[in-house]
Amino acid sequence: MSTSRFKAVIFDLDGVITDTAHYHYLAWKRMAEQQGVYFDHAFNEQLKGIDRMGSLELILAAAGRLYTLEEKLALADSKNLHYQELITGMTAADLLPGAVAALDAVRAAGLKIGLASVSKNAFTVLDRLGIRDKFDYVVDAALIARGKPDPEIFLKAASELGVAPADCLGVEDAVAGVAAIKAAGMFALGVGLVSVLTQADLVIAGLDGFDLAVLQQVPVRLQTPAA
Ligand code: B16
Ligand code: MG
Repeated sequence: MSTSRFKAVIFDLDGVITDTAHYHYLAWKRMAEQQGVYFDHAFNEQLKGIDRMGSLELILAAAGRLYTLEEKLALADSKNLHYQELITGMTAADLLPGAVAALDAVRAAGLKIGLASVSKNAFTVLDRLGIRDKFDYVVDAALIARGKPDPEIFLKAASELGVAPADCLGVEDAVAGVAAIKAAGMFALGVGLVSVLTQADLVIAGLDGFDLAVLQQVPVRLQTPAA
């Protein structure tokens, strides 16, 4: 029986388990530059964890002209096709350091494991990485109405895992994702830079620094209730 403070861990995918965040960056950069929009890593940071159409809107807002819905859908499709080309060759070698060890440690501790990615390519990526069976529940992004920072996707994962949000640990690399975890009333473990993930309860550089024993001890930050 588990005596853990947490009953479930809900992971983000892109940027946490594998570096597809870089492929999203490359695909958005090409599309943005074709539209005359300057695109760099700082711009990309705002897009992390934001769904496809939301990301597109942020880029086109900097384009200096209005786009029809048809144009937007075509641009989103072309970005996605490019992204899918970029991930074609992914294998287990693309797992970030510590990812499998973290999943196995959570399993060994008797906790449930969920995946909360807003990417509609998440199942493909999990299959390429060969880790789909390590999750008790993977949210289908197509069923989610509101993307991060809305808590919907994390609440859906918790509910399907049968665990109360307060007993969940969420793991995210994106500012919007950390905000979603906190709005869901969960403990937020940020993966990345402390200076960027300022809302997280704790930040580690990568999953190779994931340590459940340490996480049991970290106090939860006081939260401003979601509006
Ligand atoms: P797709 P996550 C998110 O995945 C990415 O961070 C974000 O950059 C991307 O736009 C979004 O998925 C949608 O992805 O275009 O493949 O549906 O971080 O929630 O795992
Ligand atoms: Mg991410």
